[in-house]
Amino acid sequence: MGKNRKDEQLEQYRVDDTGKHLTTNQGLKVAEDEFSLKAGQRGPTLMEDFHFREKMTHFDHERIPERIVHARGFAAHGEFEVYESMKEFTKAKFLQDPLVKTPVFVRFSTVAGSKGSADAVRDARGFATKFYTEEGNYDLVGNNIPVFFIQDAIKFPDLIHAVKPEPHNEMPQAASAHDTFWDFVANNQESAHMVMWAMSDRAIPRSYRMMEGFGVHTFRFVNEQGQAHFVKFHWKPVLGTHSMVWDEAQKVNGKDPDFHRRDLYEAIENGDYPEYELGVQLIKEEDEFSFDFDVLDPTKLWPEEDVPVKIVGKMTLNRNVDNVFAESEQVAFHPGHVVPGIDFSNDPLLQGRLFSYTDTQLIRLGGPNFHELPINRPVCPFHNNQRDGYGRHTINRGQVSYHKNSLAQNTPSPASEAEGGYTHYQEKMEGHKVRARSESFKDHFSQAAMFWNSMSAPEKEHIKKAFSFELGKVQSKSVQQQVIDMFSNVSIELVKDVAEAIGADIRKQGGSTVTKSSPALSQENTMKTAKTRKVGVILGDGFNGKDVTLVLDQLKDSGAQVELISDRLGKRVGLDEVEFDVDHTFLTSDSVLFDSLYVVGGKDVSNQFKQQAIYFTKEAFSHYKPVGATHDGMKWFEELGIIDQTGVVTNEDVNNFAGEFTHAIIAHRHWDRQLV
Ligand code: HDE
Repeated sequence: MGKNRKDEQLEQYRVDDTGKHLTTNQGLKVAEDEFSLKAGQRGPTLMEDFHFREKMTHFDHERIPERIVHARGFAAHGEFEVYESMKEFTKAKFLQDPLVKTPVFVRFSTVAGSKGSADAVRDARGFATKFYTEEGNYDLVGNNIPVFFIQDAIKFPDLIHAVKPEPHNEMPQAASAHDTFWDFVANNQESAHMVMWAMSDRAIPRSYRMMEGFGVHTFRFVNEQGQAHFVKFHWKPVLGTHSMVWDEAQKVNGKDPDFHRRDLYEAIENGDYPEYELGVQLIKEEDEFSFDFDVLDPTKLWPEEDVPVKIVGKMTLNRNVDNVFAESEQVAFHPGHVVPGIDFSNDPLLQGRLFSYTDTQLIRLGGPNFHELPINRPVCPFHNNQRDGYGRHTINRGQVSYHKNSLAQNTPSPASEAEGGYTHYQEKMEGHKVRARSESFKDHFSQAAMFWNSMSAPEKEHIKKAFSFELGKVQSKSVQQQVIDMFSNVSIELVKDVAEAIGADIRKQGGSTVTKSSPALSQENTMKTAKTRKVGVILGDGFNGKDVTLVLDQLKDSGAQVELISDRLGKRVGLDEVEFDVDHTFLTSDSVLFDSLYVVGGKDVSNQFKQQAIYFTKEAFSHYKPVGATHDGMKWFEELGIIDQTGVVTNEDVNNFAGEFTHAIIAHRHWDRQLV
């Protein structure tokens, strides 16, 4: 793979210390790095020890403040290409030429948890993309949920105070299942729609590679002629949108708190590059008022069946970072980083974000020169009269640092529009200075009901369970009841079971009158494939090598990833002397770390081995995962009493088995199951 422009730029900052002498930061070679300088072997350390002082001081200052939200994240490099010119709608250069590959850097994150919290929590996920374009950096700072909890940025500190651990005891970590969050919800009912998403499978994605991204706000595309369209941005994962189940997610957080970052990192290392198509929904300026929602309201989505998503390009993530702190931690995103052809709307949430993101970098990255950090530098030149400040790298030459001037021929000089100068879309503005919210923002429940109507039966079941879990953790009876009252406006079918589970009452009848649904919102209708699905193969000594090899080869041909689990590491030997290297033991892995299990067993396995295999199978089965067995595994499935259930594949003919099992893997989960 050739280096793209960003990669080339980063190269000049990379350092490899291997094989080098140890030096101080001043470049002085160090003769000894184990003992501080002392007055006598048993005496006190001397102030004079510059090496000790420098090493310790640097260490003492290693930590920077974590992000107030989205602290837990993981990032990767990649490229974006447009499929066809978007000239008709926008003049943004990186959206014109299909031959141009624009370097990108993407950071995925959870929202509420601290930097060290677990990955598989119930939460929205951040999906922030920095495009290093020829016209400057463009940041699309989105989430995996297309709407937001609040309609006005001034409420963001309140929302985050409510969802973060409670201040008197700093609990719970990375969870919304507590009183203050639900108290906020019940008393700020604009949150209804996003809460429905947050209680749905969307909030526990299977992988960062299998979740959608959304710009959330309405932005503007502006073309060469100055014509504007309202636009909403979408990322559609090529592998489809898939989730875990809640019990599984909670166990994953114990078995592998790094589950999502490991998944992303390993996929890229294996060459299974995550891909996402960029889609846009476009609404003409003159149609601004043609919808039953306000296009400026960030608690509303544009149903894809009404406003189709036009797929315009593809992003491929193909390189892991060299250093997580230097790149993923120091990257500074900002929805206000735009390029000509992309402009804002008056969405009051977006407007407030335009202030917050630079402000937060000042405290987080320690001053106004964070744009000079390697990961944040544009790949095009940048010139202005800004000077000095903490950590300044650039050595600006010359006498002049002001505009206008004559000593430097009035340069750096503003560029005309034709020369690529950014001009703001000239929207006509008029109005009174008021602290208010538009009447058109006041319908909080119609789209929440549409979301509910769009869910498949298992998805509805999961939402009910999620509400029951979260409210079940709430201590205040009053808050529990208020939430039931609130969501009675969405669906009585939903609140009936939840109220029963938490011992609350249904005090309002009626539900919603909205019957509309949007099939695009259900993950049931997503792309399904076996590609990159992890199959755990349970086998011990004495397996049938020929048969197992055939099955594993077919699974690999379908794109699935096969990893071997046994009772100990090392080689397992088949009856026909075929050998396999074991990747994990029952101790070091767990069924929750796999998409499916293929249980083979072996003639020479112990009873304990069998019990472990059954335990793994039972758990995978209870998470609706495809499970398959041949040889000894078939007997164990019989013992478990799961043979006739959906997504349980057994077949003595290994050829048929491989085909059927692959199909079961493609289905992702088998909801139609009686749990044993
Ligand atoms: Fe953010 N948000 N946000 N946000 N946001 C931050 O900026 C903020 C919102 C999003 O991986 C912070 O650099 C306000 C919506 C992502 O580095 C901060 C409001 C969406 C990331 C901030 C919102 C997002 C952030 C914290 C309400 C989806 C992580 C650290 C008006 C469209 C970016 C930082 C990364 C991060 C403020 C709402 C997405 C404090 C005031 C809506 C993906 O500036």
